[in-house]
Amino acid sequence: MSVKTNLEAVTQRMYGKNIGGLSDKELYFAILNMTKEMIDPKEVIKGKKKVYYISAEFLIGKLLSNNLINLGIYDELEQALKEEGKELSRIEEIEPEPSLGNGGLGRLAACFLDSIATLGLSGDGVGLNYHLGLFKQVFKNRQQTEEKNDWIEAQSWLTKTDVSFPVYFGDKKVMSRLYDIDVIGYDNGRNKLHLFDIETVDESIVSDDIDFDKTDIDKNLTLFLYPDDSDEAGRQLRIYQQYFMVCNGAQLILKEMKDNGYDLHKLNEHAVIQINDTHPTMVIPEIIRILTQEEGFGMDEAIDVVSKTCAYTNHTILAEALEKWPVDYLEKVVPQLMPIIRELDRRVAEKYTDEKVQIIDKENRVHMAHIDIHYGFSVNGVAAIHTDILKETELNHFYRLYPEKFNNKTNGITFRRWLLSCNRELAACITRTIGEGWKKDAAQLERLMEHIDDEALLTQIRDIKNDKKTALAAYIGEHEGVEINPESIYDIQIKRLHEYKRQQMNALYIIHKYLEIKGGKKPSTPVTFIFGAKAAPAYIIAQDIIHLLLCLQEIVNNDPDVKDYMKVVMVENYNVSYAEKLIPACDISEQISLASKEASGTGNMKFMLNGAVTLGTSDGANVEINELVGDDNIYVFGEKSESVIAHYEKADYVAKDFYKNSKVIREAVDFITSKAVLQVGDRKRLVRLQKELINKDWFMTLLDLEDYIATKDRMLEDYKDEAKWKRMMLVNIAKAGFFSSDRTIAEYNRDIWKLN
Ligand code: 26Q
Repeated sequence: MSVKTNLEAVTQRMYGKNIGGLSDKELYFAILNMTKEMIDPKEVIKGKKKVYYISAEFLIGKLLSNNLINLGIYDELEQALKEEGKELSRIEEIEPEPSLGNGGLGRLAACFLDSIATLGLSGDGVGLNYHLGLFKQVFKNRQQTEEKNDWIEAQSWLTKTDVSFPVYFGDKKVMSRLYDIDVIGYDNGRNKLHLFDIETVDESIVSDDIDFDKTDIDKNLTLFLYPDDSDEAGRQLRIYQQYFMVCNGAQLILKEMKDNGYDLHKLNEHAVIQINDTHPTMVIPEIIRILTQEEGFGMDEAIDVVSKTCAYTNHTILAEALEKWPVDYLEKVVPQLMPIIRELDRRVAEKYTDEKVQIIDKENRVHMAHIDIHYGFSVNGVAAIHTDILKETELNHFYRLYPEKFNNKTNGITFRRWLLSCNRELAACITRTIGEGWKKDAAQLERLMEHIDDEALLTQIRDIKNDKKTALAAYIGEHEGVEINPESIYDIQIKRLHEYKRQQMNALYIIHKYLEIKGGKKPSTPVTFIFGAKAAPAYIIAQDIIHLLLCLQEIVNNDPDVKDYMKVVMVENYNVSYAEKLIPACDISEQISLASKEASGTGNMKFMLNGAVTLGTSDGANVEINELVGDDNIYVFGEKSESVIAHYEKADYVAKDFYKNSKVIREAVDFITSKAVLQVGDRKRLVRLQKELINKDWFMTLLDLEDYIATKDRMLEDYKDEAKWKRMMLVNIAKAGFFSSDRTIAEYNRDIWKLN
């Protein structure tokens, strides 16, 4: 049956109308239902062993386009709709974006699910169904405000199942409800994303300014995804959420094992649990608890089999992001787990005297990562430099105990979403040049290098970029009310707002450029600086940085001396869908974290794949990008990680010295509280931010600022050399194959999961 016939049958059934007579919204629901019906349960991937990827976040993005592509029906459907005067891309806009993640870690989990299914591996995601997810960002008075993000509609990709488990918080019992989302592999089988929910959740307890009773667990448990650096009450609720997730996950896993007739003593032969950062760590004591208390295991056997089943991925070396929960909290929320955690701690203390590797520290806090490392069989970092730093510094004490557990798995991204879906024109151009093979074997992109002197191809790629820039300008005009010049250079920094990612350094560059233009030094090619970032509500300095960017947007874009040469746009409510529009249109990819602080980054990979050139520090996966493209096709600046780490060790970085000794730095920093900015901004925020930069600057912005300015200026100059720039674009695309999450997942499977 053709896709069109199939869709007509669905629209008739749902609305009693043909395609042509329906609104985009009605068509969206019809296509959603048709697609769900096309997903054949018989195609669920089966194997002797299965991976459970357990994660507090799955930032899956909209699913329609991706599912149509992976089912192989996108083109046919697009054509069928066109015949009826309908446009698939407009219908795609209707879908609300699931709000189930903060940033990189959640997006990585989503890419991994796509690759696991595409490689035909048996593996499901396990997480939570947050009804309001991460807040929606709304700018008011040039400040971020947070609103609730009500993303779940009556008809959606979620399918309610009849699975429900009891979960106890001490004596308090709640019942869960499992919702599933199908994960469709590209031209391959199906897996599931299992999202647990609580039956009694009640969205109506949330006020418009997202306040709610934090103690009413029955109603609030699965309402929100907590942004990092949240407040105290939120933190306790986070433990409730984490335990709810792992308790359900553990019951699901053990039930599947039993349903398959497997002996739980051989759990590790049939299941592997990948723990995505420490948020799901309690799955370890929870399974030990169930095995010992309900399955008749002795403590030794339970610990042994769980330790052979669980593997841990670390995504950060920021000390403040490593979870350490006070024993009191855990006693209160999950008293039944504390005896197990104490036993795990006792065994560690018996074997090792080193303070640094204990599970419960002297201040009575439980170090979640330490549970994972002692009682898991694998510890991996997410980029080569990150894993090296873990081994040599942050987790060195553990590395010396268990060198065999440590391994690197450099992150990757799914090319289905980040090229085939978001940049169909570039994907088609690549296919015309090197054939279809790269879609399943990304390493084949390298064959583009054979065409490095093909002027026609280089021009085609440049033209596609220009079209994407024009489309983005239209979108930004409509959604942000800012007019940008499609012929300007697009310089883009999109990621969570965090001081270590150094959006403030980019802001200082913008100030510097602005002052230069005001002083009469006009750039020959105009530049548009684009930002997208949400800040955790309780993270004050991050909020201040957003405020500065929005003030600069106001000042720069309205200054008649300047606005033809540069523009600044901070897009509102940056999310996956926005990224899909921004990334194909980018010229300069900003990856400017303080070296050693960004574990990997994955936006850097998405930009490269879409032909942007990286401006970055030697941090995270930038290091590997540099190795692949060579020094001529990337712009690297700033202090290297070893010397940054040395600065921290010696505590010898003094921001004020940089401020005092450099006129350029001083002028840029002073401008933050200049009349011009104070006129449009909030004095308290601006003064606080300026003081922070001069007196503290924990992430060493001023240390790298001059090199950053010089390198970015050189890059803007080089952009004018069109032949050179076009070659850089092609090299970046050609070398991006390594960053396919298919490669990453194949490595996880080869070294850790061993599924087949
Ligand atoms: C911790 C405690 C309490 C509340 C929240 C949190 C919390 C929440 C989210 C801590 C960390 C996160 C998210 C971390 C994250 O996204 N890390 C990113 O992971 C990416 C995938 O590996 C990397 O590419 C990025 O470098 C890393 O920053």
